[in-house]
Amino acid sequence: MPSSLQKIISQQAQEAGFSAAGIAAVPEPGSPEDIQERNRFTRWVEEGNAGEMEYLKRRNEAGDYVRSTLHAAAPWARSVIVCAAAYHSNQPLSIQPAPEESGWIARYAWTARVGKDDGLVPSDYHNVLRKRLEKLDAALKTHLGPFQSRCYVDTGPVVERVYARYAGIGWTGKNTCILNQKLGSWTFLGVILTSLPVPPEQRAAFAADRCGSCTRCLDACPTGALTGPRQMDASRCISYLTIEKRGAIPLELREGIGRQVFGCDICQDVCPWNRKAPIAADPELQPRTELVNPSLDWLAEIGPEDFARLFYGSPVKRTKLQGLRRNIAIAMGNSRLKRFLPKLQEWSREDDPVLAEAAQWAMQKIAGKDSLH
Ligand code: B12
Ligand code: SF4
Ligand code: SF4
Repeated sequence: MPSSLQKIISQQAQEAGFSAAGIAAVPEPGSPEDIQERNRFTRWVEEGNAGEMEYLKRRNEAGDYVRSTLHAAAPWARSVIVCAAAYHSNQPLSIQPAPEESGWIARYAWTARVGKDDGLVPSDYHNVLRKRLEKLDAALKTHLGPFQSRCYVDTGPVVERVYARYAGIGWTGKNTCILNQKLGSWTFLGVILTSLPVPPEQRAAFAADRCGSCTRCLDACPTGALTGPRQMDASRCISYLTIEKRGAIPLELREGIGRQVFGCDICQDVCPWNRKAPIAADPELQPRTELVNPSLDWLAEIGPEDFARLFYGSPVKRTKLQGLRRNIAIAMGNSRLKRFLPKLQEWSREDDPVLAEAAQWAMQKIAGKDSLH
């Protein structure tokens, strides 16, 4: 084992295209850390915070939640390499003044890679990071010799932010995001589970918690999803409601969704640690400016062919066209603008009951006393 495992990983990760990286040991089964993380995840799911995200509730034969501990899903893993890729861009924030007829697509979903003719081609961080992790994995095997490994971005049986904290990438902000002192929280995470042991003297130091007495994210969340510092009821989070939730969005949460049509950036936009976050020069994570403050009229006219062209290879495809339309209808209702009534009328007659009901709700909102021109 070389003298500085962290250093080798950090150098190789940089060469593979990451902004920060580290390795964390998997806590021994039954150790205080293992029990704490198991309990934290189990409680979180059992209190109903995962909403309808069934993949988070998967159990193994012993009845443990697969994601609650790596001993449940990957007992061979001794360590987790965590890599972060920065994606901040020189574009407005969702909390800044914007045209009244505009919607908001979360910053993470704007990304594109620079194509052959300098044009931008939609990119999805899952694919971008996975390829880099595979490159890093191969480079580390050249340097360190063979070891067992698995690369994951989101889909692995692992709570990535737990290991990001253990690997010293950042601290857990009160908005539950991993905050790095230099990069802020505009980072994607990817992990490599490995069979490499990490001797105690080579373990990363925890990043100091720099939230202090700040509560901006908790105060700004429009749907009350941040139920306390570092505690989220995901079933109330706009990101969940607009991306993961199928069917009708609960009535009491619709107004809080405001103009967000895909994801939400509010609790990160208000964070002081994001003010100085560097702009990422990453050629695979450049912003598509047509998706910044997009007009709801434009989004509403997107048909199946345009949807495929605009969002093939982009995270936005996850919500599917009908899901996006449901979200647009709600944002139109929240705008109170009468100009959206013709489109909403059209949608209210659609066969899709979820879209038709969302459009009827929006029309009622606009017909309310405080509706605008
Ligand atoms: C499910 C999921 C969601 C759900 C639930 C989010 C949540 N907070 O749980 C929804 C759809 C709402 C969501 C939203 C978003 N997500 Co998401 N999501 C995931 C996913 C797939 C699993 C998360 C999970 O297991 N949640 C369960 C809870 C228990 O885990 P957690 O909140 O991640 O874990 C922390 C808390 O438990 C906390 N904690 C709780 N109590 C306490 C107490 C103390 C004392 C301490 C210290 C810590 C602590 O410690 C954990 C580690 O930090 C991960 C990828 C992965 N495999 O991990 C991405 C991931 C977390 N998401 C990510 C992103 C980018 C987003 C959005 C910004 C997207 C957007 N703009 O709309 C928002 C951010 C919302 C927010 N404030 O978190 C990134 C986060 C990157 C970062 N720098 O933090 C991840 C890591 C994906 C990735 N590969 O990059 N997401
Ligand atoms: S992403 Fe939006 S809805 Fe979710 S916790 Fe943050 S501010 Fe609240
Ligand atoms: S807004 Fe404040 S409390 Fe929330 S994560 Fe940022 S520094 Fe921490």
